[in-house]
Amino acid sequence: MSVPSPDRLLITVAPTGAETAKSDCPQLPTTLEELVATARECEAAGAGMVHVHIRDDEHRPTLDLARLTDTVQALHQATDLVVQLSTGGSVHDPLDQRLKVLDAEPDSCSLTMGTTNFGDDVFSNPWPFVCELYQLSQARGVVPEFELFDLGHVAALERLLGKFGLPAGGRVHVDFVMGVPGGMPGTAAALVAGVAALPPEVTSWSATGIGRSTLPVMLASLAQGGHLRVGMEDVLTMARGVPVESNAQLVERAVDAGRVAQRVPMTTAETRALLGLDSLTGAVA
Ligand code: KMH
Ligand code: ZN
Repeated sequence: MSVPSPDRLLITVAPTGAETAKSDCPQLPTTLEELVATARECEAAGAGMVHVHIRDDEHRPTLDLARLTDTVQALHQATDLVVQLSTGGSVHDPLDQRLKVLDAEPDSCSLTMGTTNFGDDVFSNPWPFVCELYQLSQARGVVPEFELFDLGHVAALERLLGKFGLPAGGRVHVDFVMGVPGGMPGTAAALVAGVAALPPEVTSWSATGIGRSTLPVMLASLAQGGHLRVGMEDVLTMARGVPVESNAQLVERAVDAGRVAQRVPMTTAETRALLGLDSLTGAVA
């Protein structure tokens, strides 16, 4: 399939994350059954990709490989969504476990381009780890989504591509994660600066704003022809004091905003073409 036209809109849903407690937000999908049901609803609403963090039986974040593998398989069985596993995990996950996420054989993996302060914590992504994870993704045929929390991460991406070449699939998709306390602010001005700094190898980009920066970032992304990530990983309210009821509600809002900007949600087949997944013939090593 050819690369989707610019009027197409990729909506990635990030339904769970690692930061919110189930006890604080019972509607957060934390079990496999809840995650699969959520993914189906979001696909029907217009999502093309799901960014996945999983939980254990106590609803705590985990990188348990058997659970990750079961999750990828269950999502592939129940949906046509591109399945992206988080390699960021939670701020407490060790680097070696984060590398092993690729053993679960997702279509895509997140790959954060540098260490960032993350609220009161530190989200650790030292350069040697970034290089190792990237080379592993190339060897396994897993398409990375480069997560950019700061302008410095854009420069690090240019350095990475210069050193190791293009990702599996040959296309370069990045996601600006904005408004994290410690990262770049979730503003139109910051997004304009980030997009202007992207290296020429980048073929598509999306953006998400955490918390109250969700709407400004969504509108700024659409204004620049970018794609969107939404979901309860990033925001838990629709408006001040109005809780999100479901991830599908956030996808529906993104579809509505896209419609105003004369953008049509991408199908899952178009999403695969955008990311170069349709050109992958299998793992190299
Ligand atoms: N949970 C954050 C510490 C990713 O998924 O790759 C990291 C994160 C990024 O969510
Ligand atoms: Zn994540």
